[in-house]
Amino acid sequence: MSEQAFAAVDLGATSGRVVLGHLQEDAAGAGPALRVRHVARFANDPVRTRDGLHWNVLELYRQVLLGLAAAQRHHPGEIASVGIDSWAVDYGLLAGGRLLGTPFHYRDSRNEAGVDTVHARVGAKELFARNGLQHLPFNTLFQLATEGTLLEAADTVLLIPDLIGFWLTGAVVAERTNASTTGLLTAGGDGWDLDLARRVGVYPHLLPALVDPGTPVGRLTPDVAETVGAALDVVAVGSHDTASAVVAVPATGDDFAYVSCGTWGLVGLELKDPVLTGDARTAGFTNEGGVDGRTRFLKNVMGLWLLSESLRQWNPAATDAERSAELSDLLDAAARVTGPVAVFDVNDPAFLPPGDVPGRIRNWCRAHGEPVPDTPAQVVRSVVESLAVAFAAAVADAARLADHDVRVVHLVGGGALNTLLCQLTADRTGLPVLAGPVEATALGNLLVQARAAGRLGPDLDDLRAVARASAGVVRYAPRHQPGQTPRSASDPGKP
Ligand code: LRH
Repeated sequence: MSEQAFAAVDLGATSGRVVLGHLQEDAAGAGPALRVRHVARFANDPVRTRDGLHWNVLELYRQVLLGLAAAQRHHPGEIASVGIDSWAVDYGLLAGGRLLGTPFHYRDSRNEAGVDTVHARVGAKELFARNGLQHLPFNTLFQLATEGTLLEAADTVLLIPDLIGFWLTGAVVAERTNASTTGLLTAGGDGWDLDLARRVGVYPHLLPALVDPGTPVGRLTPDVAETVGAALDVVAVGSHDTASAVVAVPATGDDFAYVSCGTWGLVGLELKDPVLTGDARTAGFTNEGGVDGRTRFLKNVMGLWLLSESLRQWNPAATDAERSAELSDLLDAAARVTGPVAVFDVNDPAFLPPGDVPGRIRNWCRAHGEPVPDTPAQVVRSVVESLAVAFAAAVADAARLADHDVRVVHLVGGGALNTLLCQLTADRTGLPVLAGPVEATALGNLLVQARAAGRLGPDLDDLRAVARASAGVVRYAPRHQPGQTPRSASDPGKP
């Protein structure tokens, strides 16, 4: 008998994948588990044109179709539904169903002008009180403020996963977790803040109806179904990738912090309500919408982008496979670096745009009296050490600002494979780090679909039990307490 499967389309800032999850009822007596396998993996390479840095959304859509068709070919009749997630904040503008222009990349430099325009109308304090978001220059409302005549011409704004969903099904919706990253949703996620939208020049009719994760979105249109090979159903998931990743944090209880570590390191807590204090705002925390109405109280930390962009700088022509081999060699070499290691502020806005990240790190260190990393291994060591310091600071700040006990840190996403980063994060937080699942985002996407199909229990705890049964975790114990920081890379700082 064929088993029921769910398909996750997971688009990251550097690569995308189509993943199938088969639900196994009782994996070795541990309760239900998802057996996850990749059907397709593809690069997501932004394209710079005369007007700026763009996402190649048509190529992404083409790859999604190919991936779904491959999934259907290999597992005919098994796929119960499809869920789509991607990075946050970016969008397409549409008029009469046509895409107007090519969506911009959030790392494009146009956003500063948008920040000025919005802040002239609504100050930073009021914005935070209304939308609860960390000030990031790429939040959707700042980007929309730069659109000018294109925004006048548009009748709809769709965030990237909703745009892909629209092309697949024709349905026009705004999934709530990702909508929370636009800056146009009320903090806590009850609905669009239409008064705020009007004040910053976004006409309310541009904003689609909100849907919650787990809601059926629609069925593949007949022409798409022909391409894919079946009329599959699309279900809304936590379409913000970080929201899906947090669903798959294999935690028991609520005394945990998480680091969802890929291109970004999203560090924080899952809470019932937003924290809208002045201290949370000045500490740079955000209140994004989570699955089941939870708040993701977290901070955006620069993340593995610092490594991927450094590798690109050192070897621009490398293929993906060559780059991952280089990274693994460099991480080994970085673990062996001795002598003083520079710790720099990974969140300095200088590191946001694409370009010479190693050069910018050296400039930062020179300007701040830190030892200047020279070799690639020294740069990598310095990045990893500095990320761990930033992760630890964000965990401590989140716990303090939300008055929340944290006894363990779950590090999920690609960063869970980086043993040096996991160990240093344990050392710097003074807490055990449980690393994994690596594919937390795809897993969280699949879990919400399986629940919507009536196959799993109703609570997030039920989904997390399945996450625990589906993927192994590796435990890293702290080698010293925070504060007893190592003097140099060769000194692990043991008490
Ligand atoms: C991570 C992420 C993050 C956002 C950023 C734009 O992929 O979605 O949560 O802030 O991309």
